[in-house]
Amino acid sequence: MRIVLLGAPGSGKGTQATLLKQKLGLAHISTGDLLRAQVAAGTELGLQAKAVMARGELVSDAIVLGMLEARMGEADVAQGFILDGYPRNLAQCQALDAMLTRMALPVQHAIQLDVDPTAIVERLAERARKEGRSDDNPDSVRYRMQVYQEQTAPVVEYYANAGKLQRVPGMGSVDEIHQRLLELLGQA
Ligand code: B4P
Repeated sequence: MRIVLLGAPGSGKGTQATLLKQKLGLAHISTGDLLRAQVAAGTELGLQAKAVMARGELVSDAIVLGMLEARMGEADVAQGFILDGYPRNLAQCQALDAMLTRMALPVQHAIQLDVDPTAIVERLAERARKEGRSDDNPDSVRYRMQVYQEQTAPVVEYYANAGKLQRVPGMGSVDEIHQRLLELLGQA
């Protein structure tokens, strides 16, 4: 099964992708996690990405694509994958389509988690208290929501036009949303 999980920052993509990985044995590929690992390791790429991420901006398409291509070359990807946090703009959609066509592994499901903006602000404020992630401060959260509206919302339309979009209500408990996703994927 090959899934792209879409949704605003804090909509639960990372949370739900982790559960789907455990349940369905898919590779979970989060570009946010890949970038944070580079930052934590202090690599050249991480140093470039760190300030950009803290401001809530998108890291350059070339950097993220290079990182993603390396991850997609790993053996577990052939069993199926969940992409979490990629694509985030139309250029990334096109780059992903080209890569997956070359690999003969096209996206089968593009799933959008719909969450109220007020719930997003609350969730990210809660995570800021618990985890202290540098981009969960109020200014960056506001900016990330704006970037989402301007750059990532067209990605949803892209998958709708391709006949691959499915929407799932992302409000409720983590387990309720997980069950909705399993039903939609015929795995409940
Ligand atoms: P991401 O790591 O993708 O972060 P995110 O959009 O905030 O989503 P995340 O997965 O962390 O949160 P989730 O919704 O699971 O990106 C971070 C940054 O990396 C970007 O701003 C950008 O700078 C860079 N980046 C990443 N990908 C990129 C790309 N492709 N191109 C360019 N730049 C890129 O959960 C949020 C919180 O809600 C959690 O604390 C969770 O516990 C909680 N939660 C989840 N479900 C809940 C529920 N049902 N009820 C209550 N709380 C819930």
